[in-house]
Amino acid sequence: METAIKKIQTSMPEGIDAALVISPVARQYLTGFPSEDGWVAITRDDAVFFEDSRYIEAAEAQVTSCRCVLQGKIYEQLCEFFGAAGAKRVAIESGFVTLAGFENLKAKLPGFELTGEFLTDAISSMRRIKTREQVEMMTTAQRVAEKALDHILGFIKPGVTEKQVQLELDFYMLSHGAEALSFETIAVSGANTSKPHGVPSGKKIEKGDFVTLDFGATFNGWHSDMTRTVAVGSVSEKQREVYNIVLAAQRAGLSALTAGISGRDADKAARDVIENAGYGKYFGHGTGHGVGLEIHESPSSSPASTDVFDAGVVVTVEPGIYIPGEFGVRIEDMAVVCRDGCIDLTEASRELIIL
Ligand SMILES: [Mn+2]
Repeated sequence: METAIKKIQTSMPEGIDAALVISPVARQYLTGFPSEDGWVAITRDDAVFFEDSRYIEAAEAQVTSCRCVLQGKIYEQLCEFFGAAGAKRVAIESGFVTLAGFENLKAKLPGFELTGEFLTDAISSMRRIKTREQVEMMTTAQRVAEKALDHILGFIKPGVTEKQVQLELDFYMLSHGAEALSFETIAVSGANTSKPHGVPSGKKIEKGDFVTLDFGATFNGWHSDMTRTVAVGSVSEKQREVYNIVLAAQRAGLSALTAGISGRDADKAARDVIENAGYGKYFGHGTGHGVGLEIHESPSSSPASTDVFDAGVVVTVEPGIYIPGEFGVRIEDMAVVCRDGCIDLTEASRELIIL
């Protein structure tokens, strides 16, 4: 299969002879190797991963998509590498390099014209489409999160604090195969569930509370993301009604996902269910986002989205209803878009669970 580096080489437009990748996430995407620092320099016929002494041994053992070279005087090395290929115009990541960084690069790489064209967009559009291996790694991460969900359902009870639930979820994931957390786990209860991204507090869980859990694990840098809302002891009629509306919206959102759908329509499929039930003003965020090496990446499903989903895109479907001062419900699965429909990568039940 064509590597991501090869794709950059073959899609480089006329007038651009080379590319210099600096952002950690793009570097990991191109090399498969996570590192804090490093440089990937690409010309039409060659590519080098410059790594410093902290990483070079591991990089040489793991990286197969290009040569690894020990980083020395990096700007001299880059000038030599680009110069040897006769490169004149070098693409850098306009979405990552700061103005100060750009000025610095211009000064350190004399003789080359730097351009913000091409590279950020090229990598971003490649990253949207996951390979089978990448989907498998995200699924592995998701299974770890689901095991943690099973575990936490036995842990949640009246008197336990939100913070304790958060720490227990995190400890379980990290001790059962998660390399890291996808993001700071959300574990909120009762009235705190009306804040879509509430922060776990010392509040004790009470009977009649909804508890919203939004969490994920990573595996080889690939993220998972899921949300479940469970009830403790009992639910009111209104809680049950709202839960069922969100569940219907989430199902509608998943059913609509298929290659060719716009991010706007993917959002609308879920949003219509909530609006038609009269709760539209309580659903303030977009229905979903891409997931991959980052927890939030392109494409997105929202009323303002201009994206169109191709097969291989992995997105969340996470509608919610949040009634200030009362409670909120969100249900989130992660799915891979296929030519005909989608595959839900989440296996955990979405039925209302009353603990
Ligand atoms: Mn999410």
